[in-house]
Amino acid sequence: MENYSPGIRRIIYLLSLLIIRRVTSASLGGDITADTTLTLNGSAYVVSQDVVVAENATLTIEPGVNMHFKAGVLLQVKGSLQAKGTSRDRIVFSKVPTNTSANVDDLNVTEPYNDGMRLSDGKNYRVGRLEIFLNGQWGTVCRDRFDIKDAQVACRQLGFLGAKRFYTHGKGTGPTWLDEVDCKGIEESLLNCKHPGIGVENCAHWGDIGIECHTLHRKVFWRGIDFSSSKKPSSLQYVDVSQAYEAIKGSEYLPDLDHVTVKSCVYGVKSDNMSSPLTISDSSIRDNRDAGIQIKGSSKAITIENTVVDNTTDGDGLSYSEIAPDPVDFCSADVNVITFPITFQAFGKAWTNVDCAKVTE
Ligand SMILES: [Ca+2]
Ligand SMILES: [Ca+2]
Repeated sequence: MENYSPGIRRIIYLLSLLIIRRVTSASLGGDITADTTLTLNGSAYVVSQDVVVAENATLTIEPGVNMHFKAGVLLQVKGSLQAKGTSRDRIVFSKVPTNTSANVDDLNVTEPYNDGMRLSDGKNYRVGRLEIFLNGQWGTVCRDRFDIKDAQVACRQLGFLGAKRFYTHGKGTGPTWLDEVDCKGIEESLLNCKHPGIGVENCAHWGDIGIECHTLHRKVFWRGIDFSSSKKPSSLQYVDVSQAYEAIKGSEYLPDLDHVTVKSCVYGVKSDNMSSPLTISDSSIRDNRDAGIQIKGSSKAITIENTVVDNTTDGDGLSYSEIAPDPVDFCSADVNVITFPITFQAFGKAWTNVDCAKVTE
């Protein structure tokens, strides 16, 4: 906007207010189909439903703007997101502040997360007999060979971040749908785990399994910024992202991250099958849970420079997998401040020190 005269700038500003005001007075959400600017005047914006930037639209965010997302809400970028803060006026994407610290405050426990699975007869919403809905009927899962890895898969399927324990709950009714479940722990669904077949069992209902899941549910986070179906270049500079489920996520395309912090999220930066180069520079990826930076299946150059990945509590700080034909340059990563473990799996090498070696084919 710097290139326009003050008069034009004022008009653009007023137009932008009109566009913003069209949604509701204090909150933002819905499809953005025309180029829109979020001005500092309107900040902080409360985003109460998913914002989708349409394919041919650009959402520009002025320096210093704060966007506060309600739990479960997504910023999906199909067009372009121009978020360029400055070192003094960073742009902030975070969860709407709550005055209580309980994890479950935003959780609507009456609304099932997964229509095909539930926990029954527990003393709260995250513990109980594991039941699955198949062939029009609710049924149970046998405790035979059921272990914590199976519980992890079930809890994640229910939207929780993980499992705490499993136990014999019993007293179910209907079919025993699964017996001898054998998960690796990374499956998306119990049905994808090894088992002898649906309804193949030699169990009685006294052996129905129960599970207790982690207190954190993905519904308490806002969902993050998703570039997976992005069609236009975007910019993220001097931006802070926190308390998102998947903070910055892309498939094929992710914008370069410059002076970006990603903090207290479940997944920090997640890229899958990149078809354009990616540079992450002068950034800080800290205190995230299941992944700091996770790069899968890139065929283009990835550069991570002067970037700290620190204190990823339950997963890998930097994980890079799949073979890349182009150079992968982690040279300027400051290895003195990166917290290991780093999974570095290009070319079959794991646990390689990122020691300023340029990895090429
Ligand atoms: Ca098992
Ligand atoms: Ca059995």
